[in-house]
Amino acid sequence: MNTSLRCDIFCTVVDNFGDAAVCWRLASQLADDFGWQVRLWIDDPQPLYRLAPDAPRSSVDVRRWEKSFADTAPADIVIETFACELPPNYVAAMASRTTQPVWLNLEYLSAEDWVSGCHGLPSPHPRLPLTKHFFFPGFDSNTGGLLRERDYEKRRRVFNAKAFRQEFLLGDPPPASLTISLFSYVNPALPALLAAWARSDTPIQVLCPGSTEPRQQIGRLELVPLPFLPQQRYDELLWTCDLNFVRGEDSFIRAQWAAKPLVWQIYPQTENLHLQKLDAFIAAFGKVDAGHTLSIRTMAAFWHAWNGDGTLDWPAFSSALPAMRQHTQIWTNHLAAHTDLATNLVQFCLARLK
Ligand code: TRH
Repeated sequence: MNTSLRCDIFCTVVDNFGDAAVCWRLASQLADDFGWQVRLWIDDPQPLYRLAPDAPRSSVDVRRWEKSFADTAPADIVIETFACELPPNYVAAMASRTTQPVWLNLEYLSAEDWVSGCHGLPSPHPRLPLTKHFFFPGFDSNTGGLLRERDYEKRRRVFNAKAFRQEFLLGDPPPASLTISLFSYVNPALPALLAAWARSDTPIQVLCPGSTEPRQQIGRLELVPLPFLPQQRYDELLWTCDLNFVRGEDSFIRAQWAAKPLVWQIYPQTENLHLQKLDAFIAAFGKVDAGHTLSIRTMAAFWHAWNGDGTLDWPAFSSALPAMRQHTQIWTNHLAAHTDLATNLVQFCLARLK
């Protein structure tokens, strides 16, 4: 692999952690797994330092993206993320290079059908001799794929759940109990779910990363606040749990790699557009194996209710968990058979740099 390639990634933090999370994963992977020289230009580094406290000492050169962007020599590969707008002086400098840089716009994740038709499409600049390409993450081999580090399986194999439980004073899980991680947006369905958990036949321990609430026991439910974990340790939390509530984009992907049943709170959009995306994912997820159709229906109803569409039925969902466990493993194997996003992106760029 060509180790001298330079890459600039541009990230604007719109809200929460997702923008910084995706950019950081991609930047680290390009630097660590492919040996690229990566600069990550980010307008607000605060969320990044919570996700990756070691970022300043890493192989990625993290730069603050100031409003007045100082002139700099553009890289060979330029990645704007989520349609953030590049500084005009940087674009002008890209156009004045003797060889056009490869310019990508990394888009949001969606399982909708149109994605595979748009992945890789060129968009010529209206005035300058530059072409931007759309790069879409996705769940099948006609898209850019999903971010997954080369050492993911290795880390997972050596992970010691018992030690993790000891470190966070979680005790040993009683037989037939459930350990659940909870990462969500403000959710009006939460009180009803907590009440259902409190009434459960078996003990339920709910781990809440980033929560400032006290540890408490309500009936059969134990709520345990955890610190907001660095990204790599968040994977460990997902591996420890029997069921993971995730949200947005990146935690949603990580929960799929963890191969454990999950509940997704999708990032809300106007006019309930997000429900279409939710259904597109559920359809793709269900299609991978026809053996669990009934459980997928139960799961779909629960996911809809968690996203404000319907009433949560925890007893039905928990009865479907054993089938969900099998099905999620099949889904994860299916995803892992595809090339990961960073590898696809590197191949896409190398083919255009020739
Ligand atoms: O934070 P999110 O809601 O991010 C977003 C943003 O809203 C963004 O604007 C939107 O575009 C996108 O969703 C779709 O959720 P997400 O994407 O799951 O990112 C959270 C990241 O935080 C993910 O990398 C996991 C990580 N994380 C930790 O590292 N430690 C933790 O303790 C927790 C709870 C999460």
